[in-house]
Amino acid sequence: MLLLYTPTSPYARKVRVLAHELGVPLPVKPVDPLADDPVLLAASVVGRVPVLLLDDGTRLIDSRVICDVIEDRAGRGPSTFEARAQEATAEAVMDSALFVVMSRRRPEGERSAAAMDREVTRIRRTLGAFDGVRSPVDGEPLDRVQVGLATSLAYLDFRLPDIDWRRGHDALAAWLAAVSARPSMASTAPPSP
Ligand SMILES: N[C@@H](CCC(=O)N[C@@H](CS)C(=O)NCC(=O)O)C(=O)O
Repeated sequence: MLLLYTPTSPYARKVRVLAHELGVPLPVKPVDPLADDPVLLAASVVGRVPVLLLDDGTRLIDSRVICDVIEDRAGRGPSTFEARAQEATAEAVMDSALFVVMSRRRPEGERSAAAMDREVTRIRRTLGAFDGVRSPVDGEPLDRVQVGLATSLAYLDFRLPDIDWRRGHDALAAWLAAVSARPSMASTAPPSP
């Protein structure tokens, strides 16, 4: 297996953290999606990371699909529908954050403040759903919901520190501090912005 990724992509980090947690070896190769990297486009018409290349030539896009493969390689049964919905909820934070990050990179006249505000509101509202998230248990791997949430929150810290997501979410802030110390998170941290 080989994962095409960027060190700053939260979706790729989610996959890498899960592989680390479940003890699945996952070699990686950096590509540049924003420069239409030919290696990436040869593997995926969509041209987004992550992409997983399997040894039999199969190419798989989308972090949730790739997480399915990693769970399977780890000999785990599929996550429940409820867990998958919670994972999607955590990923919505990532989607909204990425929208704001990419909007901010546009020239001023090409951004919509209203659209960005709407996504920040979605982030704040969604985080409320995780105030009682399960704490990591010693000796047990993180599950997909925990991995999705941790990588989403870490992405907010990385790219949108000004939105101050910790305000009103003390328990979640303490949760992230504990999870961030795990080798899976420490070894996949993005380079300084
Ligand atoms: N739903 C996809 C989202 C992947 C995604 O949006 N990746 C971003 C990087 S964080 C990307 O490659 N963007 C390049 C582009 O949009 O051109 C997944 O879960 O894998």
